[in-house]
Amino acid sequence: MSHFETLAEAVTKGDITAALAETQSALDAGSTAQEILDKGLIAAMDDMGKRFSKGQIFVPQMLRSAKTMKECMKVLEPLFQEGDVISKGKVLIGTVKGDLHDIGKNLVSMMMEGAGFTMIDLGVDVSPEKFVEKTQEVEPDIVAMSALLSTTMPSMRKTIEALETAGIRQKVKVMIGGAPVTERYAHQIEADSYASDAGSAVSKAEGLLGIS
Ligand code: B1M
Repeated sequence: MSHFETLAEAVTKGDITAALAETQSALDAGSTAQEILDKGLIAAMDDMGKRFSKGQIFVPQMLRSAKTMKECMKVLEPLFQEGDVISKGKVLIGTVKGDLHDIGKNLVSMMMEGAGFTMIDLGVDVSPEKFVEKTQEVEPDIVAMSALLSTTMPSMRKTIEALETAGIRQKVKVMIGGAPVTERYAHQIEADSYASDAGSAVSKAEGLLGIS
């Protein structure tokens, strides 16, 4: 088995010790943090999602795998943050109300920080009111929202409406993403941008702020 397969297996089993050891072995063998993320960690979570859909695993197993992935991401995080230190812009990020999924959001935040953005992370289950309050307080360039459930996507629209009601919609760019979110949905709710993954979130954010 390759390092990536062994790592993916450890993540699906929720075996933190084995997953951390394999992450380190893969790094020692010359794999990049991006390869470990894509071929080991994200591959494992995709597999967990498919098995969950089929009723083969349940929430406790998903939680264990999520925790294992988070621990491995802590090892990789510094490697994504070796970029320059001059801030490209301030980004307020959070997972929308009713939604507790934060792995993808954390990944986006981590990659953007590594690319030179100043990130203010509001965590999960962030209400439209909280997004508005924090936008008024920290005056970000971008408000970035993540949703992993189709049932919580409408909270993105509500947040944009709340920014409008507060009279601050024009002062910020709004970017959205997350597995069920699409470019089409972004147009529908009049978000300024959509990104399908953490890498493209960086380039989309740069595009929004006119950074080439
Ligand atoms: Co949940 N869950 N979950 N879950 N979970 C999904 C999302 C699901 C697709 C599984 C399935 O059925 N196949 C399904 C949603 C179906 C739907 O609505 N479309 C689901 C469900 C149903 C649920 C519960 C309702 C289950 C239940 O209780 N019956 C429940 C809801 C809880 C809640 O939020 N209120 C629930 C709970 C959980 C756990 C708590 C157990 C755990 C989350 C732990 C955590 O995050 N701390 C969990 C997990 C782990 C998953 C899966 C298996 C993995 C998600 C993940 O972390 N992926 C997931 C299945 C799947 O996605 N394959 C599933 C890895 C991550 C790197 O990818 O988050 O997609 P992702 O992020 C990507 C992109 O989407 C993008 O970039 C990231 C990196 O490339 N991106 C952005 C994300 N945000 C972005 C923002 C941007 C731009 C890009 O700009 C701002």
